[in-house]
Amino acid sequence: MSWTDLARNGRILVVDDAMENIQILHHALRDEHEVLFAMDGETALQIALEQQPDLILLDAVMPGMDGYAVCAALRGSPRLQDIPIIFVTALIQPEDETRALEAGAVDFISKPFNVAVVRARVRSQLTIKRQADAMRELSMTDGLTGVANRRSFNDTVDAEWRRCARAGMALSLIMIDIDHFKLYNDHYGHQAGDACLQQVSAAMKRCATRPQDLLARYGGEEFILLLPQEALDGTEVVAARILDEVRKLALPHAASPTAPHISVSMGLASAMPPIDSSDPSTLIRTADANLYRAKQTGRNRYCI
Ligand code: GH3
Ligand code: MG
Ligand code: MG
Ligand code: MG
Repeated sequence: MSWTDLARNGRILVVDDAMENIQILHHALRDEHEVLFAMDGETALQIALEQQPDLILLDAVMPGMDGYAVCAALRGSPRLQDIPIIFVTALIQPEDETRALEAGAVDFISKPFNVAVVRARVRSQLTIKRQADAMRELSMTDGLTGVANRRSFNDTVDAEWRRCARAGMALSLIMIDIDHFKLYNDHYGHQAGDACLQQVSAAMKRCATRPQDLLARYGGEEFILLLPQEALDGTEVVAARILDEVRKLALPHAASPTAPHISVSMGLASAMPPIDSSDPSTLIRTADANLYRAKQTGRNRYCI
């Protein structure tokens, strides 16, 4: 994506208690962006949650919740804290600007403003936001398979553990390891091994389709599937589906002493509510021990 593409087509929320100001900003931005608006702080927060804008232009002085309070609320919300905020205000004192930046704004524009300057500053903040988003996405993704990486898994498992504990719901996971993969590499070459990892991870991804399910590459040819709000019986269903999907890939493995095609072994673990008596690492250790048994008892299977 080019620099200009990154700066265009943002969804921008304009927050101002004066309709006239909203109209001026709408007029300035509507050719390049989708413009939403709110005339008070509470409405702004609600629209931000529902519409997830890329950028917020925020008036400082408003009746009720003022711009600084809106800014603090946005910064305190996990789902909204990364949205850049530009203050657009009649306040002109250096203290006002300092206070806005300290509250978490990325820029401060005093009224009366020049429309071209506003447009340019909006573009520049959108570009920074999108580069930061792309960077975050990259830092959470495994480069070969496109599934989540181990760092992303670690963040998610902790958050899901707390969420499931609060909600009194089960949390399960499946540790998955490709069988005799060293022999596969030795026989077919490392590039074929890479392609195999891609196909197997794509097949496994098809087996867990709920939005909260997370498949991650845990190590070389080891994956982990996190299943929040899933008890052991449902987890077994998913594991059986994985065995089936991988078998259907029918990737020949002539060097394997256990099967003529690529297969996986799995270890399952599930925590039932209340789950605060143990922790995610206990769950992972249990899954690992069960994976070991699956390997010991013949591979191409799962153990509980
Ligand atoms: P087991 O059935 O007991 O799991 O045997 P295995 O050969 O699969 O296990 P082992 O841990 O001995 O070997 C894992 C192999 O995975 C060795 C390593 O070269 C290979 N591997 C790890 N990461 C990659 C990768 O990114 N690409 C390729 N092609 N191979 C990888
Ligand atoms: Mg105002
Ligand atoms: Mg293996
Ligand atoms: Mg392994």
